[in-house]
Amino acid sequence: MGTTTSAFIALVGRPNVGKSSLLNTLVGQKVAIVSDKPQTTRNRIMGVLTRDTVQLVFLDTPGTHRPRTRLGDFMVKSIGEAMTGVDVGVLIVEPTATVRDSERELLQKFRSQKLPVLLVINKIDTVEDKSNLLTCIDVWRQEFAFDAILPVSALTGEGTNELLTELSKYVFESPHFFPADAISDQPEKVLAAELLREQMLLSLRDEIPHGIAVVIERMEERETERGVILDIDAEIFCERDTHKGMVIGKKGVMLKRISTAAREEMEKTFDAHVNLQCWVKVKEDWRNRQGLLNGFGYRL
Ligand SMILES: Nc1nc2c(ncn2[C@@H]2O[C@H](COP(=O)(O)OP(=O)(O)O)[C@@H](O)[C@H]2O)c(=O)[nH]1
Ligand SMILES: [Mg+2]
Repeated sequence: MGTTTSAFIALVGRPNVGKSSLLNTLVGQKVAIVSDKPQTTRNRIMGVLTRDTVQLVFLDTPGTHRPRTRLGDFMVKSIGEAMTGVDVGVLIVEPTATVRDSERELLQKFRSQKLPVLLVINKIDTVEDKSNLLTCIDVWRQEFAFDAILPVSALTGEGTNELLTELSKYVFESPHFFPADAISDQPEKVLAAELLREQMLLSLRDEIPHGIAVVIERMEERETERGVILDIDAEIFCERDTHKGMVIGKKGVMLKRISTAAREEMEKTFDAHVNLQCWVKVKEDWRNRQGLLNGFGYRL
């Protein structure tokens, strides 16, 4: 085999700008869950794209925010962790001409490590008047000496090939850290838990999904006449009895809807029939209880 190269790339930005969507589009599969609610992503997730001798490893991160719980502290710390030790920094923003302090802080952090920094302006499919995009590019160019500015749409894929080409300029000669067919560093159990949590973000209102954690208790393959079935047992933890009631819904309708949608997503992701069983439990104030946070996988 010829010489191999790789680069570690941190994707950072404010909540909801489309970091996780972009990660999924770049690696060509869903490895990170997406919703229109802030703080959907809770930990650093690696997505991997290998093309011949080049391996790009993307680090998706939670959005920058002021933490109000220990879970929030963990999330913000995991942004910092992802930003150190990478080869390239990518700040993702929406196509608006406003620069926020949280974004300036991220840029300073990249600069202090002397990393190349790219600006990705996402969601350009929402921009009708392209002169607005030019204004936006101008504002950002004056703000920081980016190594490149790339307008993209994670939704339509527009501009993402150009982004990959640009990123390929920053690779180093090194062995590959993941097998060529790997798409993520997440164990399957974690991905399954995330796919279930995603459906709760999409179906439940307001604060409830932010207080939910999912743990996969069991995930086992079983040979049947119909082919392989994946048995998945999931525990859903919420913060209050009233929340548990809302997750389950009248006559269990909500939980049925959530688990059916999650099962369909799991079947796509794992390419197998899935038998998903869910149990809903209450752990009061788990977002501030370190032992529970560790148990739910939120630890550095
Ligand atoms: N129109 C449009 N919406 C997008 C695009 N990328 C992401 N979104 C939406 O923006 C919301 C936040 O996306 P997500 O990837 O979870 O953002 P994150 O919090 O930065 O990881 C979701 O509703 C996405 O569907 C895009 O390129 N175009
Ligand atoms: Mg995200």
